[in-house]
Amino acid sequence: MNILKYQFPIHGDERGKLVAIEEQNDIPFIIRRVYYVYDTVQGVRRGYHAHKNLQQILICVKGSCKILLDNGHEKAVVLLDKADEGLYLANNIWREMFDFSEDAVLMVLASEKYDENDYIRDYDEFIRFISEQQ
Ligand code: T46
Repeated sequence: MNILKYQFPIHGDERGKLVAIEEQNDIPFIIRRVYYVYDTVQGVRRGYHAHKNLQQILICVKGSCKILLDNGHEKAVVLLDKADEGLYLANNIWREMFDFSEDAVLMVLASEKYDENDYIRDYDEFIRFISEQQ
């Protein structure tokens, strides 16, 4: 599976580090929403859905976690553990997030506002949806 990661420039000096992300410059879409997942209960697995339209960039700004991506044909697991690295999550990808470290903060930049109708939360429905698209 094609995994697209963005490496963001770090503006570091003797005071510490700073990462800036500009929509349509550093990432390919307009940012309409930002959310973050933190204080995750150990051992928990989140996600279990795909999106019909939404594009997202996932950045583990603190700690680490793993992301399972599944396009219906292939699966891949990506470790996120760098505050300057973003994982691009296109639409029509089933995702699960797991192995969160205790201190993990997973920040997500999203191309659209929250819309429950954009979610496919049933795996068989996801497979049907992507085969209809082909
Ligand atoms: C995704 C993965 C990576 C809102 O009210 N607004 C929001 O913008 C979001 C993202 C969620 N919510 C509500 C909906 C649920 O009642 O927050 C609750 C938890 O959401 P959910 O169970 O969908 O969270 P995750 O961690 O399973 O999935 C989230 C995103 O929802 C999803 O788009 O791709 O992170």
